[in-house]
Amino acid sequence: MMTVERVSPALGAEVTGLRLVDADDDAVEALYAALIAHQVLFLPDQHLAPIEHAAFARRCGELGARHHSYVTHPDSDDVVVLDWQPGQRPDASEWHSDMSFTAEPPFASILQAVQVPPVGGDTLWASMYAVHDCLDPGFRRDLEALSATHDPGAFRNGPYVSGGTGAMNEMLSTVGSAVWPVISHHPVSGRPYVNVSESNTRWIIGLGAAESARILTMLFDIVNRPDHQVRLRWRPGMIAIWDNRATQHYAVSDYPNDRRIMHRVVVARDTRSAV
Ligand SMILES: O=C(O)CCC(=O)C(=O)O
Repeated sequence: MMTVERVSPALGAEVTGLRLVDADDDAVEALYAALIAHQVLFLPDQHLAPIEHAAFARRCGELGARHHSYVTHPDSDDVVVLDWQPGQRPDASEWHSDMSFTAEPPFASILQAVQVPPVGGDTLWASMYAVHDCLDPGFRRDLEALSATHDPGAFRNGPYVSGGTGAMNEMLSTVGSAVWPVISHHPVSGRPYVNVSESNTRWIIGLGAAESARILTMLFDIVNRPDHQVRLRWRPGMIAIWDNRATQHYAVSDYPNDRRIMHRVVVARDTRSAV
């Protein structure tokens, strides 16, 4: 029988007693409800083949365009392979929500550990509801009037190093940027959350550089508080599913001598939600 157990007060639950390959429709609906309630779910011992991984993701919603800068698995074009060799620094070692610089950021991601370091390589998630709820009510009201720009952030480094300013500008103009309210609302729960990230939020529209930077830095510091976070120690075959809309995540880069391989499928659209 499927059980869902919270693992931190802010967000996160472990789901046991369910093999995703065998999940019936009721189990998928129950998982969706748990995801909306807990924001990120951890499912040990799944060991999904790439085809099974993509098939399960399709039951969660609509898959969409792949990320502009990752390779996919030979068995399934929907499965991105994140393969960090010893000595490489993963690009996800910054707080971010996936692709917030696009017009339609994805609903969810389903990440499976394939090879992990003996120790290290954990991932943290932060609840952006919790970040919102801890703000002073007056400050919160001020933020409600503001919007901010999101762009690809450090993804510009790769094209710049390989092709200079021209390649960087081409990537930036192809991928684009987006503007979101600093306080956004989750389309299913309706709850307000803080929608700025250290990786991708560049500017609060209408403010000068100093004021924008001060406000953003203050919010980034709050995301950094452990009170708003949950941390996962991976095992091979473990899956994490997160709701990308009111969470951020951070892949810890503390395994310089080890290789870490993850498979990820992104669910672009939440077909159960009206929005
Ligand atoms: O490798 C991880 O733990 C997280 C990767 C990540 O940030 C992502 O899939 O967006």
